[in-house]
Amino acid sequence: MLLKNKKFLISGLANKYSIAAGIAHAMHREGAELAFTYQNERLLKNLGPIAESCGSDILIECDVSNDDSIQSSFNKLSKRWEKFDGFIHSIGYAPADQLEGNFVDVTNREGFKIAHDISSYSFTAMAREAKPMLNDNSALLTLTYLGSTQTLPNYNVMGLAKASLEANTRFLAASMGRDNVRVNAISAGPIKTLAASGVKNFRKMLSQHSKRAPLGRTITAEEVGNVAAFLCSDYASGITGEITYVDAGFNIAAMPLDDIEE
Ligand code: NAD
Ligand code: 0WE
Repeated sequence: MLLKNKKFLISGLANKYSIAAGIAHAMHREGAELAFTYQNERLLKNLGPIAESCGSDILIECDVSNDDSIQSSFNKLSKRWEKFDGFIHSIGYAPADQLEGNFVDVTNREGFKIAHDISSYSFTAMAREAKPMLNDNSALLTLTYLGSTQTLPNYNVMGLAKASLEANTRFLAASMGRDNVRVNAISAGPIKTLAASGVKNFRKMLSQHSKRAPLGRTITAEEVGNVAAFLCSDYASGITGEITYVDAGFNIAAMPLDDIEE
């Protein structure tokens, strides 16, 4: 039981396919008490049963595009938990028109602003609101993607936003380290979630991933959840500001082995 006697807030659980759902199940299994935030009422019907299966009845609305919403959500949390041990930031968004087509042609100021606001700034904003309520040895965790450091078709301005999110992880780690708060990110391989479902040729991306990755397959939200549980546990007490890849090794392989073997 990695997380016994610890309390974590989980954001970004939209449905059972969400990476946040894999994280919630793993953290619950490891003994953590959980609370959840959701973007809007529409998502509550999906979240309700999953939260219940994780033994949680703390469900709080939080739209990270709105400062008042972030503030009031942590205020509501404080009525249930005086102190807690960290949160999972599993939120990313860019307008759909930014994620299809040639980067230089489709990227506009509004799309850039929204992508960075929702996908990166929100991590800083949540950390600031959480700070007065965090126990010693707390851990914050966010979800990033390889598009932060390498290009691929269509990921476009989200790649820039993830680069910002990773720098954010390092600056938060430096900023909160003396308060004994660790801040890390998991860079996950592609998973077919709601956020991926609208993406053109996503199935092709999954098969490309399996071809190139050393493990010869894609990864699951449960595998991300297991690493999340570790990074939030005291076993990871020496790790902060780090990007941990959970991608079946894809990022270390420049070419698939099979292509040159025969
Ligand atoms: P998902 O659609 O299940 O989760 C995305 C979440 O972001 C949703 O719960 C949505 O409600 C939330 N969100 C968006 N705008 C918000 C706002 N204004 N306020 C509050 N919440 C908001 O998809 P997912 O794939 O589980 O994504 C979770 C995280 O994982 C994202 O940061 C994503 O970039 C990252 N990620 C995903 C993959 C993948 O292939 N699916 C790979 C690497 C990283
Ligand atoms: O970070 C992500 C998802 C990002 C995302 C997806 C959407 C689709 C629906 C952000 N905003 C939106 N906005 C929408 O309107 N991933 C890592 C998954 C993902 O998304 C891609 C990918 C991969 C991988 C988009 C294009 C190319 C590859």
